Amino acid sequence: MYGKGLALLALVTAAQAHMHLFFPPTLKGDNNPFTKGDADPLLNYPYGCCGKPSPGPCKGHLGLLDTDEGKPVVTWQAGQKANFSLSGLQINTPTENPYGGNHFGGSCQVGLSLDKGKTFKVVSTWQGNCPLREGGEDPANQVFDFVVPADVPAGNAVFAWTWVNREKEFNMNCASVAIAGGNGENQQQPAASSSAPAPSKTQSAQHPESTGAQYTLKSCTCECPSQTYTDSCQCTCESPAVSRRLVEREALTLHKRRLQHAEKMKAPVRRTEAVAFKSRPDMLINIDWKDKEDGQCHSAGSPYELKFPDPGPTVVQGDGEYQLKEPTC
Ligand SMILES: *[C@@H]1O[C@H](CO)[C@@H](O)[C@H](O)[C@H]1NC(C)=O
Ligand SMILES: [Cu+2]
Repeated sequence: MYGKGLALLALVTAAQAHMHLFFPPTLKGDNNPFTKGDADPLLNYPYGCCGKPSPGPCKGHLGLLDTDEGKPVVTWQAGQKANFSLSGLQINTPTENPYGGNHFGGSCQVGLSLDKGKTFKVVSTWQGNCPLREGGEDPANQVFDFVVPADVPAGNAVFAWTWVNREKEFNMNCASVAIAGGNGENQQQPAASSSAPAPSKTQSAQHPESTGAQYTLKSCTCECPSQTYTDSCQCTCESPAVSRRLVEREALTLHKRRLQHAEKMKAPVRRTEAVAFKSRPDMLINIDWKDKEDGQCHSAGSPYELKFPDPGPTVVQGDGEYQLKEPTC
């Protein structure tokens, strides 16, 4: 659409310009343990930038889903608190992915596809300040929390992250994930007597490990109580030289740490979601693909940050640094 000189200029500006999904590791990402051969050198480029044709959703890597390269990189429990992170750091492999930049924000969405990328339902929307303006390019400082909807059925899914910045650049990266537990597909929840979330009760009822946890420590086998660390652990030791009492205390410390970590990672499992997963809006994907017109929305761009017209039930409001504006579609 633009001349050679301008395209070259775009390439030069792009060379310090973008962010990509770092965790969970993307399909064909350099930090994905299942990537074979070279990583995709264009993961942190916006769609249609730099004279490169837009590859379709998920940077064109949905075909990897049923291959070894598309194995799930993380397992999330339905209803758990989870996170994703963004990086502008150089991707190791080829030379094309330069050091990125966070563009001082933008708007993001994350969502899940249960049909291998045909449709994506919104999980959370950030209206502005995504990536975090002051978060730099290091993924350690670009971590975003969200809650996996409690009613996502168990199974494999595609996690997607999208970004539209004030330069009207769109990027989308995807990761193969596994969803465990959850309320199951379309399961009718019994009408709750109160609308308050029912936290740990539901949780423990759903978990099979309610018989307690086992640890092997200093050749002792220890049994610790389930879901609590207020009772002691009981160990049987092979060697009479080991102090059983000491090992039992050690096991309890270990157990306590494990339970506290598990607690931290899990938001209360909600009995019902305000909006059923299937009724959530689709992610806004056809927007600002520089090289495509068909069916494309266009963001307003600077000085506005994108306001997603249909953000779904979980919205994180930005910091108000820029006004939000809906795209024209
Ligand atoms: C993000 O989630 C992963 C597991 O999914 C966890 O290992 C990591 O500690 C979490 N990071 C933060 C900053 O909470
Ligand atoms: Cu850019």
